[in-house]
Amino acid sequence: MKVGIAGFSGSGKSTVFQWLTGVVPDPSRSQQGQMGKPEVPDPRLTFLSGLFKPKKTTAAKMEFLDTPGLNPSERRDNARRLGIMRDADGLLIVLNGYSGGNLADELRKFRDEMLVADMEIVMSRIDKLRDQLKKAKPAKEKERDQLEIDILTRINEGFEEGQPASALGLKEDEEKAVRSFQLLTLKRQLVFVNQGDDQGGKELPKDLLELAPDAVAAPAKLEMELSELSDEDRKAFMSDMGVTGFSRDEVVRQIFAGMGLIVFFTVGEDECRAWPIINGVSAMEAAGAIHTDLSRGFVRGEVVGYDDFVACGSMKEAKTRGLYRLESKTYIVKDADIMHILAST
Ligand SMILES: Nc1nc2c(ncn2[C@@H]2O[C@H](COP(=O)(O)OP(=O)(O)OP(=O)(O)O)[C@@H](O)[C@H]2O)c(=O)[nH]1
Ligand SMILES: [Mg+2]
Repeated sequence: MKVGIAGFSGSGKSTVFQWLTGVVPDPSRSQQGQMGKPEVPDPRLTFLSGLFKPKKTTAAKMEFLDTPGLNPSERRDNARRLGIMRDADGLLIVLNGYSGGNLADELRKFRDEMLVADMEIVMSRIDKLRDQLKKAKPAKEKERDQLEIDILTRINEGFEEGQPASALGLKEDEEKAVRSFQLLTLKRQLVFVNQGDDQGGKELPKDLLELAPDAVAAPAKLEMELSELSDEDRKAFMSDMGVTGFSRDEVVRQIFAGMGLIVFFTVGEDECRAWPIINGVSAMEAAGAIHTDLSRGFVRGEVVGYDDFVACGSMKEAKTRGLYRLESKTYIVKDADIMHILAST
């Protein structure tokens, strides 16, 4: 899962990027965007690893892409800048919460920019398809082109009313037909408020929460600076500033969940590992996260829920209590399921 960090210039994207990934942004590369891949800290994996004592423990990872910010007044280059994150699977929209501006306004403006950039793509594609329809072509191809025009026209009508493409509730085949355009307004979004040093823990404004009920907030710059201090200095500063803890790990988990992801675990003496999957996929699709062969040759999954396993303390006890189940390929995997996949390869 690749998450594009998006927002207006100076909202603190690069600061948030560094805080989340530990990668120091290189200013000379800021125009093309840069990647960082932090692990998703998971106390459940730590617990499993403590129990199985494997040679290797592998956490789930996320990819973040720091992108150049948009300019609110000089808008000419904004569509190109937004284009850098077209291939991202989701967007983390960073709002400037440290200089006292209206956050709901900032979000509305940013969403408008995404809408305009998508609209350009959709309209030029409609024009192109209309031209093609005028040419001699096999009926089947014309039919397909017409279908694409119909979907794009619906999306565009939504844009004219200020609706993102995600609001249309496209069916799977419709979504597939427009997937290659990588519309920003079709991507999963999560809002992150980059709070000022003295704002950690403060409630977010109501009008912002109406637009983005799941918005996440933290004083990223302060936390990053504190983490760079020696233990002694850090303690002193934290008590001076009334900071009781760091929220970075929790925020990474919130972004992971906000992007619609869950994990399943595989356990054993060799490796304990968290595998990221999209919430709602079947055991067969989940097996593909490990290897496509496991998905193709899927026979069954042996599954125990994490809480059940913890309550039992061992696989043996889970089996005795009948909590270690056999599941077919259509089983919908739950967050933190411990799963062993049997496949014929
Ligand atoms: N006081 C304060 N300054 C911050 C905070 N977050 C970021 N800044 C400062 O704001 C400036 C811009 O931050 P960046 O993280 O570079 O912003 P950006 O969104 O990456 O900006 P562009 O890459 O130009 O779009 C830097 O000088 C930061 O130090 C904050 O929480 N408090
Ligand atoms: Mg930046």
